Amino acid sequence: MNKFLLPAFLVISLLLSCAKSNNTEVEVYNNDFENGDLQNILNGKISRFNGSSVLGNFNNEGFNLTVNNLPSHEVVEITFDLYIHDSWEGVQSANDQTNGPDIWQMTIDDKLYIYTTFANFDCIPGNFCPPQSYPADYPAQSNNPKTGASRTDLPGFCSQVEKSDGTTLYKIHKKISHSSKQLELNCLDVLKEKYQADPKCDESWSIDNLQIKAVNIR
Ligand SMILES: [Ca+2]
Ligand SMILES: [Ca+2]
Repeated sequence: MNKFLLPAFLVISLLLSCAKSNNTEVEVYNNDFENGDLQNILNGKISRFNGSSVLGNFNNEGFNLTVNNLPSHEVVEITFDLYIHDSWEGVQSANDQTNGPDIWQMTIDDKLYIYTTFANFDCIPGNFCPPQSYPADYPAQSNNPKTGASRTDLPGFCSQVEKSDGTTLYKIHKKISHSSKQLELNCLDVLKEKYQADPKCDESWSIDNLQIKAVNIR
C-alpha cells in the first residue's frame, strides 16, 4: 500500500467506528423475578418453575408492566422467555370454541405486536398433529406444534414431572419503533377449554428474564 494511503485508511476506519458509537442502548428494565420484584406490574404474581422464579402462571388473564422515564430513544428492544405450559390446542375448535383457539398476545402501548396460538403437543407419526399459528399470527395454521421453540424438554407446570405435553420455551425478541418516555407492556391469553377441573394445570403460561432496552440510533 502507498505510504500515504495507509494513514488515510486508518483515519477513515477510526471515523467510521466513532460514527457507530453514537448508536447507544440503555437497559431500562431487567427482571429475573428471583427477588420477588413486582414493582410497576399490575396483576403480577410469582411462582417457581423448573428451579426458577417466573412471572405467572396465567390462564385467561395477563399482566401489565409500566416502565417510566425512558431516556431519549427511537427503538425499544424487548426480550423474554415465554413458557407455554401443558396442553394448549393451537388453532383447534375455532368453530365451536371448545378447546381452542388458544390465543396468546403481546401489546406495547396498546398496539398489538404478537397475536398468535400455540399447540403444545408432540407430533406422533400417524396421529393428528394440531397446528399452531406461531411464529405467524392467528389465524395462520400452517405451523407444526412447537415451531420456533428453544426448548421442548421441560416438565409440565403442575406435575413438574416430564410428560408428553410438558413445557415449551420460546425466546421472544421484538425490536420496535418507540420514542415516548413511558412504555406499557401487556401480555395476556384467551384460552378455551371445555373440560377442565383445574385450568391452570391444564394449560397456562409464564415469563422469565424480561429485559427492555431503549436504543438511540442517531
Ligand atoms: Ca427467574
Ligand atoms: Ca385449550
